[in-house]
Amino acid sequence: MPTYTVTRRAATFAASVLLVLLTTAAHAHDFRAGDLVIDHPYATPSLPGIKNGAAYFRGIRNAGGTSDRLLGARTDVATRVELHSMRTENDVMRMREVPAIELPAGKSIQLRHGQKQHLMLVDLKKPLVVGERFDLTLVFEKAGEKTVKVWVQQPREANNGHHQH
Ligand SMILES: [Cu+2]
Repeated sequence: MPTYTVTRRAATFAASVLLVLLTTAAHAHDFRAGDLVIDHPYATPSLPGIKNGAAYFRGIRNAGGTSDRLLGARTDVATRVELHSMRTENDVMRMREVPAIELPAGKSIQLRHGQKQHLMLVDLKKPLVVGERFDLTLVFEKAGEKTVKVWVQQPREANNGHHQH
């Protein structure tokens, strides 16, 4: 059995590295599925009396040489998940379901709240509360299925009024 002499300085260094790792982990998380990097899945807390929620990502990066598509998702917290795209019609923001979200080769797409696309959590089975996490299984055309952890958090500039339909 080798013996280790741990100096006080080394122990302090190790503790500070661990602290940095923990601090970083507390602010962001990401997942890989093949060539895809799924950066920081999150959801905004649900509003009282509103049965739908939405899930977002800081982004999804396709590091590969071929395009892929997000075809759908499922989760235990909602009856179903729809892919939504927003557009303005006669000054009114509307969202419609789309069959897929394109993930072009070598590109990152942003899927933050307030941006064009999001995942709609239809008919929530329980309220989404800040600090909670839930599993969301993403279905990609080429990368296959990947289950990610979605963090429920209050965005800096809350903008989920559009989910009142
Ligand atoms: Cu929506």
